[in-house]
Amino acid sequence: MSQIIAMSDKDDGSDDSDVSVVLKTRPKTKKPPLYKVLILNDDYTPMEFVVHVLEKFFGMSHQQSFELMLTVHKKGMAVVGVYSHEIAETKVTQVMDFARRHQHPLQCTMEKE
Ligand code: TYC
Repeated sequence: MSQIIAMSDKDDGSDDSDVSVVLKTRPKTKKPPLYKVLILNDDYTPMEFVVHVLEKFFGMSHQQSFELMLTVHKKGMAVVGVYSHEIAETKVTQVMDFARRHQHPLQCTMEKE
């Protein structure tokens, strides 16, 4: 798809009220889609482990991590960040691998924003 852009035909800063306007087309650049990374609640993963995961992989402070962990614990899930597809996928893989290595059932998924 192309976009029509109205452009003034002069660049002297004066207004366009009395002059012609040229129309130009340019290819519409598509922004890459963003993905939400979600953490899900479960009954077994220790709270401290989730706090550690949020600090380690999402660069949150201890307080931020603790608050978000509690939100997930109470509401069932929360968005922990929004990233490009590749970064979101990496985060999900890192969290899932780390949780499995520690034998916790913690779930982390991504969805298109
Ligand atoms: N519900 C867990 C517990 O009571 C804690 C928990 C919080 C687990 C957040 C997962 O994403 C989670 N130990």
